[in-house]
Amino acid sequence: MTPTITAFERSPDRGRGLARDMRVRWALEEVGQPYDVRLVSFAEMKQPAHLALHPFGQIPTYQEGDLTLFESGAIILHIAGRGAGLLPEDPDARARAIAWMFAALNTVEPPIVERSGAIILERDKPWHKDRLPLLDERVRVRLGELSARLGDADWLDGDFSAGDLLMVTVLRRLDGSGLLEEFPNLCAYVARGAARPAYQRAFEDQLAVFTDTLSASS
Ligand code: GTB
Repeated sequence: MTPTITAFERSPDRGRGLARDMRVRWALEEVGQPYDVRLVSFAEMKQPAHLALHPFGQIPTYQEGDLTLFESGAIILHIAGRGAGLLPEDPDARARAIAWMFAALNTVEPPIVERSGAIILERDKPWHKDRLPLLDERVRVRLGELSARLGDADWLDGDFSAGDLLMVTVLRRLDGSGLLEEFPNLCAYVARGAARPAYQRAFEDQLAVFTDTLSASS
């Protein structure tokens, strides 16, 4: 059965692939699973019909027959468990790849999201200019640790996995911050992920949502 995911009707990032449907699209492309997309507005996300799918009124969601999932990490774990190419067969290597999925979402993403949120929501506060360097430093510490672990390897643990997929999408949220550029091996890592054909297909598809909306409104 073809799964249906949800994505922003009008993504605030103007199709730069930073919203979390991008990681789900990428995972589906990696395993070669065709999918449908249902676009939702901010208002629709808070209506009962969407809240029945996602208790927090967000995207992405994933529906496949009787199964409904929310949380991008859980969705990608499900996709990776069904198709080949995102999790190793060897049980120990699989467990380590899943640990990297959790690391991306629980250890690396939070300080990055905190920083992005501060820039969007707190820019006009008198204390913003004092707080931002502290938030930058928290991100920098995590990037330094990640950079040291990655070293000159292509991927975090052996072959490309769902752990790398999530980590690359998390690091992409630093685009334009200048922070990633302090760690050349992480820049190369993100570029390596973004060069994958499955990433490119997913990126083009989510960008098309934005460009189609633009041409429809002009
Ligand atoms: N933990 C959840 C998951 O991983 O699935 C978080 C889901 C989430 O934050 N969804 C966001 C959402 O629906 C979209 S991705 N927000 C609407 C709301 O909460 O009302 C976050 C996001 C949004 C926009 C950009 N951007 O424009 O750059 C980047 C990331």
